[in-house]
Amino acid sequence: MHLSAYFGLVSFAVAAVAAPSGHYGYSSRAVSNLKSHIKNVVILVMENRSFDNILGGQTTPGLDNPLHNGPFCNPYNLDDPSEGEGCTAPKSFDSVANDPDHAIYGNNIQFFGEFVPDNDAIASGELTPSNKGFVYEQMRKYEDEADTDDLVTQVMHYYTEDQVPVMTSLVKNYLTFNYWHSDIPGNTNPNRAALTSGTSYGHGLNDDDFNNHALPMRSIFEQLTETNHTWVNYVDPDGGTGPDAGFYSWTYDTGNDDKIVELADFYDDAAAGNLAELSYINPSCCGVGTTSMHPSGLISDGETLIKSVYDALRSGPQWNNTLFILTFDESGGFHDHVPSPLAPRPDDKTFTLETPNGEDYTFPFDRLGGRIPTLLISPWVEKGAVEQKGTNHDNKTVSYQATSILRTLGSLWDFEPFNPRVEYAPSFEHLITDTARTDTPEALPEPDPFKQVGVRPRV
Ligand SMILES: *[C@@H]1O[C@H](CO)[C@@H](O)[C@H](O)[C@@H]1NC(C)=O
Ligand SMILES: *[C@@H]1O[C@H](CO)[C@@H](O)[C@H](O)[C@H]1NC(C)=O
Ligand SMILES: *[C@@H]1O[C@H](CO)[C@@H](O)[C@H](O)[C@H]1NC(C)=O
Ligand SMILES: *[C@@H]1O[C@H](CO)[C@@H](O)[C@H](O)[C@H]1NC(C)=O
Repeated sequence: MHLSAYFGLVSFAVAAVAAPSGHYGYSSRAVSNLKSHIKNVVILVMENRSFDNILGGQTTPGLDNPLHNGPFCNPYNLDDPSEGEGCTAPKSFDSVANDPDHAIYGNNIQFFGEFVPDNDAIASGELTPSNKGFVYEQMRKYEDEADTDDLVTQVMHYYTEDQVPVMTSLVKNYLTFNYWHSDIPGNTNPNRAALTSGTSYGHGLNDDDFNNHALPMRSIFEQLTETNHTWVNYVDPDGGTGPDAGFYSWTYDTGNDDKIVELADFYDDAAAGNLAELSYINPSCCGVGTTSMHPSGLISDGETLIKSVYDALRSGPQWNNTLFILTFDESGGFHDHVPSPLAPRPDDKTFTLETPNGEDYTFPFDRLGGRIPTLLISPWVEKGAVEQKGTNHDNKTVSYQATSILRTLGSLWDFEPFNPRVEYAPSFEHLITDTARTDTPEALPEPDPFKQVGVRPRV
């Protein structure tokens, strides 16, 4: 039996508060509403930015960001706060020249103030993240390469509405999740695997297994093919991320790698009404000239990609049944003031790596990564909505997370959660409204290339 039938009536009172449509997660009404209106899902996963970094300057009421609730400050030196501090403030660089640390140990020091925090104390709730180590870690890594003000700006400052007009228009016109976390406090490919399969299968770094199609677990791509649903993984040929469908041995062993195609095809397919049920887009990464927003790639070049994808969907014949999910892989070492919650382990795997102080750290995959921007873009979501936390199958109020996508796609395309992490995630089918909007913008504004700010040279 599908979970929706089981939890239908009982969760109404709990979730109705958060749900603008009056629907609620897992209810049969919300699921059938989702199924009747959404035929095409488009997922674009950008790179390495936190919620506070990208959406910190958005004025839409209700967003939990530095503009509304800050400033938030981090000491230069975790051991001696008297040395000074750097705080959240408006305006960051178009190109962030010094890529912040976001290895698992980098996240450890940013969140917990130490490279090797006590896992048992974290699991028991005794040790909670303070999110005070972002400036310290940026200075530790780059103090010889840039001055302190620039390093603080890089990790603590946020983009103003004017700097990111594309994101601003999306926030004002569609739905933004206030509390959405990446699955793993670590690098890209583990997070991209978790987004598409619910686990990184013990991988904590971008190791060769991803490029060698060596991941053995079930992915959304395998799931859809086996149940006669269609998908295509579009890839920017400039490379640098994914293709995420290519991580899995199943994709190549079964000859489904022909569904990995160049991004240019997306625009043709969108115009012709030929988009598959799931379109999954990999942007290019990571330097100047790439489109994922990964440092030192320009924010404005990332906005150009987002606008191109949106404009193609909006003007295409499938728009009326499309749900475009815009999200990020991870928070990339950029400051965010919201601590990352605990979450169930997806499997029994652990990952061990050596930290900069010489000690090993073993990560049990029992907590989420940093808070990241995620938006639902569709004629079937409320204008300018801000979604708070979700209600999961266990009636718990929890933050949304990367695996909330798999949880919701399970409602749409009838599959059970792949593992306990996916099962735990709150789904969001209740955010799909009953009636389609007719006031959605036909095109997004032109991005603002403020490149001269980004390349401020080292003096
Ligand atoms: C974010 O940034 C670094 C590269 O600077 C990676 O190690 C992370 O995994 C992630 N992105 C990519 C593309 O790997
Ligand atoms: C998928 O399609 C094939 C061929 O038409 C059919 O045999 C199979 O039962 C279908 N599977 C599902 C899960 O619908
Ligand atoms: C989409 O819906 C709008 C509003 O109902 C309608 O005007 C438009 O013709 C529809 N577009 C397509 C391609 O069906
Ligand atoms: C969810 O909450 C309702 C009442 O609020 C309860 O009847 C139901 O058993 C709960 N479900 C779970 C899985 O705890």
